[in-house]
Amino acid sequence: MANPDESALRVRPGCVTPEPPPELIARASNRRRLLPRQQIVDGILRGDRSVLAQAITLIESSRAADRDLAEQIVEDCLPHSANSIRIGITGVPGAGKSSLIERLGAFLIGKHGIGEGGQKVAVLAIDPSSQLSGGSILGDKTRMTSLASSDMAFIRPSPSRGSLGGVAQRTREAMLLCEAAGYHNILVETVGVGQSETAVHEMVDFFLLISLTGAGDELQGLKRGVMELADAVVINKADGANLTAAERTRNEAQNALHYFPSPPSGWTPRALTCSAQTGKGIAELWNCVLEYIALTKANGWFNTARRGQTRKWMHEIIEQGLRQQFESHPGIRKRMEELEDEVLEGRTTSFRAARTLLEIYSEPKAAGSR
Ligand SMILES: Nc1nc2c(ncn2[C@@H]2O[C@H](COP(=O)(O)OP(=O)(O)OP(=O)(O)O)[C@@H](O)[C@H]2O)c(=O)[nH]1
Ligand SMILES: [Mg+2]
Repeated sequence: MANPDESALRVRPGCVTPEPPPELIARASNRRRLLPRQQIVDGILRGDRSVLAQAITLIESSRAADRDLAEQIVEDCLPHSANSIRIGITGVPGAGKSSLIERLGAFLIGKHGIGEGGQKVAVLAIDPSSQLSGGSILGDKTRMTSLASSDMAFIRPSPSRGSLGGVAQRTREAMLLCEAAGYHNILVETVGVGQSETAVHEMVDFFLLISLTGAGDELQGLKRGVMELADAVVINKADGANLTAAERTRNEAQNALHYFPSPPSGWTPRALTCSAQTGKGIAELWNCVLEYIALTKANGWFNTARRGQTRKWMHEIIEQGLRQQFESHPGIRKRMEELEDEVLEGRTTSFRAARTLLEIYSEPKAAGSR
């Protein structure tokens, strides 16, 4: 276990968030700079975005000492992360997620002098493609220019390494730190492909599906499974020549939503239209979120769901940890390939091979040190 006071905070050049303070830059030539745990926590609590950004870098680090320090920081921040609204936003590539987040974010911050005014917004992304591309296509700052330049917003793309489970865990931890830093509106963007919608659904209070109109087969683009998770479906790009088609798709979506079983939240999912381009429908969308929060806080679902999520996270972290230990066990590494071949050649069954490996794993003496 690393001494937190000796643990270091990595300075990452070109970080998307503001420049680190001068004293950090001064030592950047060492690539690592000592910053005590308390100082990091204090920085986060006073809303210092550069300290927050660096603490998230620590969360994303794969070094054991960084992980230890990151966990301590998350623990220290936990009591300060109450009163937030966590919103998950998904949709096919190009649906307008980033544009809508820009609009909604600006609405909340009050940049256009309307809406809730003065609320801080954090945008986090879970990008299932980042493992392949090495970069993030989401949390795109070119679509979020006013947020990117606002003191009231904090934008963080997904970590570009790691499995979806690892990325999701880091995003959850980042979310807690953002909340402690006073970002009470958390928007988590993910692209509606693969399993990332489920991962995001499990970390938010309100789940929003962004969809588009199409030529006749509008609802085919909406994956049933994702739609079933949605608290609201927004038909975006309801502007210009697309207005009538958008309204028709909204009706179809609302009808489709009625066929799903009632969610345990007691909420009736809604279909809305909006335009991230003109801003029309953004205020209505936010009212819908607030209505949902009010209802679920009153009926107890809000807390029940959050507690359920934290319990699930715990189990996921255990599963990931066990898998990691299993795969790095020297005895397993040696036998895994042999047994895989034996299974492929039909010389043993999958069940028998798996049991052999589990036995090797649970017998540390016979298998060597773990
Ligand atoms: N007309 C119109 N165009 C829009 C609207 N919202 C987004 N767009 C355009 O649609 C394109 C995709 O928008 P993005 O916000 O990048 O979409 P996204 O869902 O974040 O895309 P990925 O991050 O790649 O999955 C851009 O060219 C936007 O300008 C809208 O409300 N109306
Ligand atoms: Mg995007």
